[in-house]
Amino acid sequence: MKLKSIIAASMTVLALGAFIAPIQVNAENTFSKQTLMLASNQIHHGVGTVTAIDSKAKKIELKHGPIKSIGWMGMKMFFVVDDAELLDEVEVGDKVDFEFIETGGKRYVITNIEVQ
Ligand SMILES: [Cu+2]
Repeated sequence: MKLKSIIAASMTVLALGAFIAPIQVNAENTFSKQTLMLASNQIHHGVGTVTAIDSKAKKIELKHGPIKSIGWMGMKMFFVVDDAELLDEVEVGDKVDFEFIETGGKRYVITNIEVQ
């Protein structure tokens, strides 16, 4: 009986450990992402038209004009947002001003977007 209690207690500790571990990993991921965002100090400004929105994937497609600060010609491309609520402000067809940063892995994150 006593051994059973010890086993049960051990199982609880193991289960708790498995539960806590992913939270710690997430906390680290969030930290490194913020560090990356701080490291890429430059905010780029662009003007464009919204061509598609995928709120679930936190993505927005824009047909944007030239953006000198990052050496881009005008093009149609996807950006991501960290905060999906930014996408509630816009609709397909809207002309927008937007700001974004480049994070690691050629990931372009919109930090602000406003309908013109
Ligand atoms: Cu582009």
